[in-house]
Amino acid sequence: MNNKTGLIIALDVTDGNEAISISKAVAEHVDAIKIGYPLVLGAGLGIITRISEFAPVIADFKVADIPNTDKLICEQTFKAGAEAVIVHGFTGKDSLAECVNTGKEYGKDIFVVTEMSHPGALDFMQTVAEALAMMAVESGASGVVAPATRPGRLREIRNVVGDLTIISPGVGAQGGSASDAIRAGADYVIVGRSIYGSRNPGLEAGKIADEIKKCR
Ligand code: OMP
Repeated sequence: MNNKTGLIIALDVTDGNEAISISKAVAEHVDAIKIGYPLVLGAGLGIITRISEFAPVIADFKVADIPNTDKLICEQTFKAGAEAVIVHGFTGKDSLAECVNTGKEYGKDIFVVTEMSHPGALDFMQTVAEALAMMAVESGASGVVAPATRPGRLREIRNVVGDLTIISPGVGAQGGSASDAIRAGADYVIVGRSIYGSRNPGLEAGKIADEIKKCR
């Protein structure tokens, strides 16, 4: 993933053809296209290969199982053409190590969720977010996911992970701002509904990419 625009679209539509047409429209403004269960359950795993024509695909499967199952999930995802997989860290060191090792086998990236962006993250995740971030560093993962909705927390997670890549969701529909997230230490912001739900996704992606450019 080359950091040209600092923008990742979260393509949470469920129709394959719609996903392709949005991918075409936003391709020049994004560094990656993140897809997850909504699109893969709607359109099948082969959608990863089709979308890879436009930009590297990050598979947001929030993998969270025993090591062997995690490995099988990551393998199938990389074989389908994904460049990265998002995984949870709360399952522990052994599960995360299996994901990271599988990533290394395929020459692909693993991103580890720390504190999530929604309000419910305060119920459990916030208290362990730094520990999850530290475990991500120690595991050899490529990066972490940290919340654009809480720039202060994003900055604290940046302090823990050093120069590891941070990808940051919560911009737009969840109330976060792209420039605040970048200034707080995000390398990339992840934006979904504000782009794919707009009348002109290409234009909207271009606007956010410009905002990021101005504050870097
Ligand atoms: P919008 O809220 O529509 O911009 O989408 C945000 C995207 O980021 C969705 O695909 C979420 O599943 C994802 N996400 C979060 O919103 N918060 C998190 O803490 C983590 C993720 C993620 O792992 O990507």
